[in-house]
Amino acid sequence: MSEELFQTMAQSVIDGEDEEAEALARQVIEQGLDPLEAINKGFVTGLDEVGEEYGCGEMFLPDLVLAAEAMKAAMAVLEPELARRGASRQILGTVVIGTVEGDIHDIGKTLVATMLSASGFKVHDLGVDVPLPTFVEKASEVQADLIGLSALLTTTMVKQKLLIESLEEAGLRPKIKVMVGGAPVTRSWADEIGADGFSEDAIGAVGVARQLMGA
Ligand code: B1M
Repeated sequence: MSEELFQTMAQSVIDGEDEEAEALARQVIEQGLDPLEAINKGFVTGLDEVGEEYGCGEMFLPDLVLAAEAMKAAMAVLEPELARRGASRQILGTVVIGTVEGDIHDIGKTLVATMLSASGFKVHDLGVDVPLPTFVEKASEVQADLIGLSALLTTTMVKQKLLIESLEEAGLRPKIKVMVGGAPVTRSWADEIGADGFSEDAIGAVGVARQLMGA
C-alpha cells in the first residue's frame, strides 16, 4: 500500500469523514490489501493526530467524536475481514475482554478482541463501561483462561488493579490470567498491579496471550 493511500486514510479520520473512511476500507478489501496494515498505518495514525491536537487544545470534543465515527466506519468494514483471515485456526484459549467501568473507549479494545479471535482464541467481548463483577461472573461462567482489560483514561486504569484484587478475593486468580492494555497503560503499571500480561498494541496482545496460554 502506498504512503499516499495511508495518508488519505488518516486524513479521512482527521476530517471526520465517515463515508470516505468506509469507502477507503472497502477499497482495501476489494484490492485484497492487508486490513491490519490499513488500520495501523492509515486510519489509526489519523486518530492519533486528532488525539494529540485534542490534548493540546487545537481540536475539540466534537472533532474527537467525528473522528471516532469515521474510524468505526472503517473498522466495521475491516474487522470482519481480519476475523475471516484467521477463521479456521484451533482454539488456543478462552478470553473475556472489555473496557473497564467508567470508560467508553472501544476502538482499541475491539481491535484486540478481533485479533485474538482471528488468532484462534474464543473471545467473549463484554463491550465498554463494564462493571468489575461482570468480568468475574462471565469469566467463571465460560471458564475463561484470560481476562483482558482495556483502559484509556488515567482515571479508569485503577479499575484494572481492582479487578485483579476481586479475582484474588474470589479465589480465581491462579486459574485466570489477566492482561491489561490501553493508551495510558505501561509495563511498569502492569507489573505494579500484578497483571500477568501487558501489550502496547493488538498484535503484541496476541503474542502475550499465546505466551500466557503456553502456546
Ligand atoms: Co477520548 N480520550 N475521551 N474519546 N480519546 C483519549 C484517551 C485522550 C488521551 C485524548 C487526549 O486528551 N489527548 C484523553 C485521556 C486523557 C487521560 O486520561 N490522560 C481522552 C479524554 C479526556 C476523553 C473524555 C474524558 C473527553 C471528555 O468527555 N471531555 C471522554 C471520556 C469518556 C469516557 O470514557 N468516560 C472521551 C471520549 C472519547 C470519544 C467518545 C469521543 C472517543 C471514543 C470513541 C470510541 O471508542 N467509540 C474518544 C477517542 C477516539 C479518543 C482518542 C483520540 C483515540 C482513542 C482510540 O480509539 N485510539 C484518544 C487519544 C489517543 O489515544 N490517541 C482519546 C485508537 C485505538 C486503536 O488505540 O485505544 O490506544 P487504543 O488501543 C490500542 C492500544 O492501546 C492497545 O491496543 C490497541 C490497538 O493497537 N490496547 C490494548 C488497547 N486495549 C488493550 C487491551 C489489551 C492489550 C492492548 O489487553 C487486554
